[in-house]
Amino acid sequence: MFTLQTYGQMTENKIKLIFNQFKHSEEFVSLKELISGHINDSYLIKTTGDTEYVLQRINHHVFKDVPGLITNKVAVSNHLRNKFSSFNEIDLNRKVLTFLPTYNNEYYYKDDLGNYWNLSVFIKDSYTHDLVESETIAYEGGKLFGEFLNLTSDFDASLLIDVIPNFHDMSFRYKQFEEALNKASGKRKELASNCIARVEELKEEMHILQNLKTSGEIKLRVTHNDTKISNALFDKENKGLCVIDTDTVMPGIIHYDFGDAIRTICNSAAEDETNLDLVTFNKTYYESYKKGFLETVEDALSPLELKYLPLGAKTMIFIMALRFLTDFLNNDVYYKTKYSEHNLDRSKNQFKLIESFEAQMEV
Ligand code: GN1
Ligand code: MG
Repeated sequence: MFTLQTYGQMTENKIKLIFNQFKHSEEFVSLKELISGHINDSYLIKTTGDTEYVLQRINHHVFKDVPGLITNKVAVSNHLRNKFSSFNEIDLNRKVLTFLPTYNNEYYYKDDLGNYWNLSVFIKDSYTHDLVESETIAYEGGKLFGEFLNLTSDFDASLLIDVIPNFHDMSFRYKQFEEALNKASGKRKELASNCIARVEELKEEMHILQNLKTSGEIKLRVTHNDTKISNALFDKENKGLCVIDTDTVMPGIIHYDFGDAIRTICNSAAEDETNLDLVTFNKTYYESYKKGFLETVEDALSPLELKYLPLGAKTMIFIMALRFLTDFLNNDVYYKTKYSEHNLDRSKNQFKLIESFEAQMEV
């Protein structure tokens, strides 16, 4: 849990000074913390002008090469911008994130405490959904994330740094889990015993996709790697607009993006809902999402990629269950938490979702 330099200690004045390191022509008026992320700190900045901005402090404990991460993000935005070059400027700026440079002509600012910041334009009249409550959102989300994969399919992946090496690599996550288990307190192990048992039971199945990736049977693409539905922007008619949070764009397999979106779209409750009766897998939304997704990428998918989409969903729900559990066993050093069993509750929630998935889906 990174309590260091969070908004509580960051005065508004300080944030205003940071905001003014970037090239914009607005006067700072106020800020609001956007609290949905687990890693970075984000603030919505209101100005005297018409434009609002998102100022983000990138967590450099998690992201070891922040300048590299920013270069990735800007390069991906530029690539998308070229794809939408036939759009008028207003529409273009609603489809793609716009990052601003500093007066040093860098897309990040490093403050005197060693924190890294970046600034992007807040897309006006855009909305996010933490929970999906209609098939339209699921379908539009599928189209949006599918389109992202489609449009980045010709992006030169050698230009991207691996922001977090082995990010969705199952053996790596198992290794981290086993190390955490070895060091964990008896109390935490006891509290997490059911989850720990499930991790062992699912081990073989949860390595299938990784093995297909390693053998080259499933190819690497440029993937977003954090396709939770709250990372999709919609307009007021619920049409998908723009994919945000491109911090983790890296080479990966399609199942990462398909699955992580399903993990959030098809959960009838929030990721940290503690009443597990409320956590069920919504198969209808699965179908709607898949429809939208395949409409935008299907031509490019191999039979093997298609065959393993359901397992991709199960695997991504599982990997988050595993990562939350590992962080709980490690005494909560990675994700932001609000109370002592928050990570364990998140993990239990994801395991409940897997149970409901298993009851309804064939993999
Ligand atoms: C983290 O911070 P946020 O919400 O963008 C995590 C994702 C998880 C997600 C779970 C760099 O993303 O992998 O899916 O929490 N990002 C990182 O909600 O670890
Ligand atoms: Mg993210």
